[in-house]
Amino acid sequence: MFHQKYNDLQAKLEELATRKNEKSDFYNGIFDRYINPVLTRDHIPLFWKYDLNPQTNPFFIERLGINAVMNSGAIYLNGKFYLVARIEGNDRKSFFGVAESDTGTYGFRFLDYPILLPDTCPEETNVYDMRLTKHEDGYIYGVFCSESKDTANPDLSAAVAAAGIVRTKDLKEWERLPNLVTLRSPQQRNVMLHPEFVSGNYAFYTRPMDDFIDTGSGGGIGFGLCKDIENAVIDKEIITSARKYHTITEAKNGAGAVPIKTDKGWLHIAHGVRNTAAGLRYVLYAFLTDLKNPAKVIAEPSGMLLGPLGNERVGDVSNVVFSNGAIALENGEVYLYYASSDTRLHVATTTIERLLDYTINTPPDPLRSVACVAQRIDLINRNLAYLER
Ligand code: M1P
Repeated sequence: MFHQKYNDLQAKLEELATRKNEKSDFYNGIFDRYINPVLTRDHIPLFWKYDLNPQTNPFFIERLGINAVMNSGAIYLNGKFYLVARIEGNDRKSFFGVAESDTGTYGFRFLDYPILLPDTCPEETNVYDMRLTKHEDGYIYGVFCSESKDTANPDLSAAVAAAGIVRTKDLKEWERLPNLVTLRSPQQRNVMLHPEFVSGNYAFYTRPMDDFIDTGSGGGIGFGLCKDIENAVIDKEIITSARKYHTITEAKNGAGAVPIKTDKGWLHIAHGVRNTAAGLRYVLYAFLTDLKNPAKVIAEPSGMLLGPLGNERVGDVSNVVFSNGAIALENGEVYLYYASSDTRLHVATTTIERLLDYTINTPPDPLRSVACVAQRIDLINRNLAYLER
């Protein structure tokens, strides 16, 4: 029984890892969705979960189960697509695992071991959502959320979020640097390192927050500079993409994939959150920042780029799509990795050209229904005139 079950599960895993992925029939002209997720908890190697020795595990029981595989940093290295996924154990703690693929849309397999981060932060309880930045200084940086108990608050769930920083050259050996310090923001999540120096400094996109969940007075996606990455301190944060009343970013927003450099500006795919009677709803949106001043938004199309659809809407935290990684190849193809409902990871593919067209030529949100209708009537008028030619 033991060996039969193992062989069956291993065959299933192999089938999953080699199963080709097709584009779905979803159409909006901006990106393609795919039928299958690229990573799920079923992609986790059996030897991460089971004790494979019949002597010590006679019932072939799962000893250390995995609950979800989701929000992943992404990077293209030596001709392969790499994801550093957030993996959540049945014990609720998240950690990181590296998965590689030759195609970017299927065939992702985890390396034999998850990442064991250097244990330099004794108060840290949980880690998640690593953004991978290939920096011009030659390192690959991983910036992630480092979460600790708020010992000053008697509430058992009170927590503090900070930005942890690691760096590597090969995704195997990881050096941990001190957490980012933002002097004017008590908490930080969704922090990301910009790939280039800005005026000779390291530049971070931040997300100033007053509290662990609520951003409070935090006005949106922040931006700050620091001289020394080995002791990163940001004194001043300015707001890039701001939260706005009655938009997809009203409750909060946060940086997503590391921005893609294009000839028109830095292309960002971030997340926006609004509140509903059913809880928070997370969607992805795009904006462009100035090449010379990557904090300055130069285009921000109205509304969402990608929202949870169909089965994506349901999971551990329903009604969520979240991205912390995209890969842009030299030929202009873009692979956008996004998780749905904090449960599994998908890919959407597009091109830099299409994303730029979308970002630059989609009108901004006029912020009021009456203005939105006027915007739509303008489109209808132009279309009817065109059709009647
Ligand atoms: O549960 C949805 C997301 O919530 C957090 O994002 P934010 O800080 O913007 O609220 C993150 O914890 C993220 O991991 C999670 O997917």
